[in-house]
Amino acid sequence: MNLTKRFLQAVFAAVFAIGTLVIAAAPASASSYTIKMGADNGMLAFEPKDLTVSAGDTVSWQINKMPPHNVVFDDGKAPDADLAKAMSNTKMMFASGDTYDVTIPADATPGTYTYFCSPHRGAGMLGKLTIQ
Ligand SMILES: [Cu+2]
Repeated sequence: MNLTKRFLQAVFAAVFAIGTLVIAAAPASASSYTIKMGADNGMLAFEPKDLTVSAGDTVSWQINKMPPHNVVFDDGKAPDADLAKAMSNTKMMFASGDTYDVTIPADATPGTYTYFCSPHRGAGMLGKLTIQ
């Protein structure tokens, strides 16, 4: 193998390696989601009640109908109990349009996190947030 050929092979290898790094380092675009608290039809429900998100995404729970509401994750059954606690907002929210925002941390343990609204849990105000 002559030196020129060896040099070209090294250049190609370097370009390929750098390209791979750039692709790996590119941040995935984050999405924002809104979950209505109190469905449009007046039911005591989260809407949507099932949502799948990724790390970096923001979920905004918004007072829509029939307040007060809150967001309490079941830490006992969560893939990560600490994250479930951190994502909870046990304080009651009253005002129409008020939001409670959570940004899914980069190191979030994937899985399904179930939650409820404490005053309306018995009425079936339950939700599921799946982190993929
Ligand atoms: Cu509620």
